[in-house]
Parts: sequence; C-alpha cells; structure tokens
Amino acid sequence: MSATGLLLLGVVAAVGGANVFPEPRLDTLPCGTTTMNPGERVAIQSPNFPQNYDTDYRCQYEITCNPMESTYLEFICPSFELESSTDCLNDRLVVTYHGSREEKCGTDSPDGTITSDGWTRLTFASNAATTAPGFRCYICHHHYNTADTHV
Ligand SMILES: [Ca+2]
Repeated sequence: MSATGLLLLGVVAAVGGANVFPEPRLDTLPCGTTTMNPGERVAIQSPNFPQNYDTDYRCQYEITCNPMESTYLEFICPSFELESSTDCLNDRLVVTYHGSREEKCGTDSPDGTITSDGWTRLTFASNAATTAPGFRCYICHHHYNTADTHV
C-alpha cells in the first residue's frame, strides 16, 4: 500500500466536496516546528475540537517544506469559528507566510490560502474569556511543477 496513494485519495475526496470524507489517519500537528515532504498533508486543529478551545491558550506552528522555493502550501479549513472581535484582538489565528501576515477570527477563515513558498507560521491564541468551537484545517504541500496535484 502506498502512503502517497492514500494521500491523493484523500485530496480527491476533499475536492469532491462529498459529505462522506474518508479521512485517513492524518497526523494532527503538535505545536512547534514541522518539516513536510512533497505531497504530504497534515491537519491542525484547536484544542478540544470540535468542543470549545481553552482560554489563555497559545500554540505556534512553523512548517517548512523542501525545497522551499519550488513548493507552496494550501490551507483547507472545513471548520473555522473563533470568537469574533475588532481587529481580532481577543482570539485569533495569525497566518504568516513570506509577503503576507493576516489575523483571522470569527468566521474569517484562511480556507483557500495559498502560500508564496514552502514556509508558513501559524499562531493560534485565545484570551481569558469567551471561547468557540475553533478550527480544523488541512495543510497540503504542493510542488509548483506538478499541476496534477494542484487542486
Ligand atoms: Ca476569547
């Protein structure tokens, strides 16, 4: 059985948009730094998902793909709901990649984000009051020159 084949099946199923999402046992990334290989897919999610996340929580993910200059990452976020606040001052997911830094909260999801190269840093932080169901996102690693995997 090919691990790559399973990953591709998962991607195809996700693109199909079916309710039946035959989710392979994806690694849910721990906080911290991760290196991905071409074609890989990982998941990140807020603590307790789909139950409400914790207050006073902070987690940073830094993901690097090699070779960084010929790859990019795509975020697919089927679920995204943080506490909504002006300028996302209360709870937020900060999505950073080279050339961009965005603060996401409420239902302003990073779904569909394409990074400029194979590097990103995501920081999820909540304050001392009011939580929400949070998020679950998939991060897909693509090569610029393999159009067949670019969905
Ligand atoms: Ca909050």
